[in-house]
Amino acid sequence: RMMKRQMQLRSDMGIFNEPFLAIYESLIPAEEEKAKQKQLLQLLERLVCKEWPKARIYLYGSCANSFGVSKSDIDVCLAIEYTDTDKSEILLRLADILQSDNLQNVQALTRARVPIVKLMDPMTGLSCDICINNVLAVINTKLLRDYAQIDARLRQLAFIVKHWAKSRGVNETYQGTLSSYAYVIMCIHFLQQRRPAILPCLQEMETTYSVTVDDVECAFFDQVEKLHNFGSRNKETIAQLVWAFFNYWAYRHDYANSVISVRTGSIISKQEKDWTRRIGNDRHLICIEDPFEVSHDLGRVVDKHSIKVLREEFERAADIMQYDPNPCVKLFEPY
Ligand code: 3AT
Ligand code: MG
Repeated sequence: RMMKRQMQLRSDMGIFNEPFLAIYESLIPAEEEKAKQKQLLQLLERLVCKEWPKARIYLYGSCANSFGVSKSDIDVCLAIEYTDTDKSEILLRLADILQSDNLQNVQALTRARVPIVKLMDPMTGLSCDICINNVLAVINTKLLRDYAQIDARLRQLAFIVKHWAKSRGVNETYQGTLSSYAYVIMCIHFLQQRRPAILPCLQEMETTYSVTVDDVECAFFDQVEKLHNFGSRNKETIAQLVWAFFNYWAYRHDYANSVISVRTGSIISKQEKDWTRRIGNDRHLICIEDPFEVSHDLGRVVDKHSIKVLREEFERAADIMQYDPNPCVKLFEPY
């Protein structure tokens, strides 16, 4: 199945560059929305500190990693030390506090894989998920944000890929397709692999930022302002990159043997990671190594049905990019 087709970039690709950029720009959240996020965050900070003076609130996920399209939910992490209570009690107490301050649809999901409190703020209209002490998510948020500052094409590509995934129904982890986080990691890896490379591998460079969280050492180069020209030798445009991204995942990726790894800036083998067979619910049908939790395969949610759906969608997208007279519309048609 791999290499079934080797596509040559279509000759009229250039004319689609402006339309793809226009789609990207239409997805960028307005300043007004950023202000609303800030307003909600300040409200949460106030309520939380009244109850737990030493607790801190961090934004993570797409509202902080620069890959947030407009109208995204906001992800908040409550950093708090506790000993004599358990996490569920804290979440339930938090839900109580929020409820009594007129926040709406407040729900404590204490038994979810990542336990959270959900809420809707009627003042701003924003929905928000609050988790507790998910420090690794705060750090991977920083890594993504730092990568986004190196080359503008990452943010453009990731917005288009996320928009495609949402339109086509393949951004639903509970249905066995991939998270937004996984798609951004796929984009970073893809741009690390271009020749000349568009992105470096920050975790293989000199350490300028380092924290240890739950025994995981997170170390990377974060002086990204020094890397502004990194990708400038590569002249590929966004239309070409969208084309090549889908072509890669449709026809070039070796699903049987390869793991993509942003941490090393390369492709590594399933053998090396011992990801060759199903263990428990981890099937390793599409392998995407988490940059910090290296035993985590971000593709582990994918099962034998959803891998088919996903690969068919990659092929559809690649074929549209190659042959369709109007790829900027067709790509995002609802399924
Ligand atoms: P949306 O715009 O909300 O779709 P997002 O970037 O906020 O995109 P998610 O809501 O899927 O992405 O996840 C929120 C953050 O949680 C992103 C990342 O910092 C963290 N995260 C999500 N999935 C994982 C995972 N499997 N492993 C580690 N961190 C994760
Ligand atoms: Mg989110």
